[in-house]
Amino acid sequence: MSKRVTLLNGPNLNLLGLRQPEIYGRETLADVVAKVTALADELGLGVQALQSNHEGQLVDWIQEARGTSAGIIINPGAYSHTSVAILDALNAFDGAVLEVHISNIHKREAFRHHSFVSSRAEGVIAGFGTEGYLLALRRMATLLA
Ligand code: CA2
Repeated sequence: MSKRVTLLNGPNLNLLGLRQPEIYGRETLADVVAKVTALADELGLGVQALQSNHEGQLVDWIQEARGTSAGIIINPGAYSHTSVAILDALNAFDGAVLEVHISNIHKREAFRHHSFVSSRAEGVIAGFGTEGYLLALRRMATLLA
């Protein structure tokens, strides 16, 4: 049976491709999920893709991934910079965690420079556009091999 990876996207990422293309690009979240799912097939992985604007929902999904997913790829959106609850949930997850940011958070406002999630993540990708999700999936395949 293929190993499952949970792909989590946080608040406002449902607007991907619809607003602010100069920062986040022109691909929609559905485009990204389709590409990640196709690559996962090639890599012999299964993907469960979820997006929520609500912190508690993201915490619930991270808890549910315990025992069902081998890894989590997460773009926590703005919760990266505020959420100890998401960090705590990830700390209770036994598998691999990779953090993705579409934009280079270090080139933006100072309040985006720190992510609570980064202290738990095996790796962080920022500023590679939506391609970052595919790079993270390739790295996840290596980590889970
Ligand atoms: O660069 C990233 O991926 C971020 O996680 C995106 C978050 C931002 O708060 C983080 O600092 C960096 C914002 C996601 C908003 O996504 C939108 C997409 C299209 C249009 C409007 C918002």
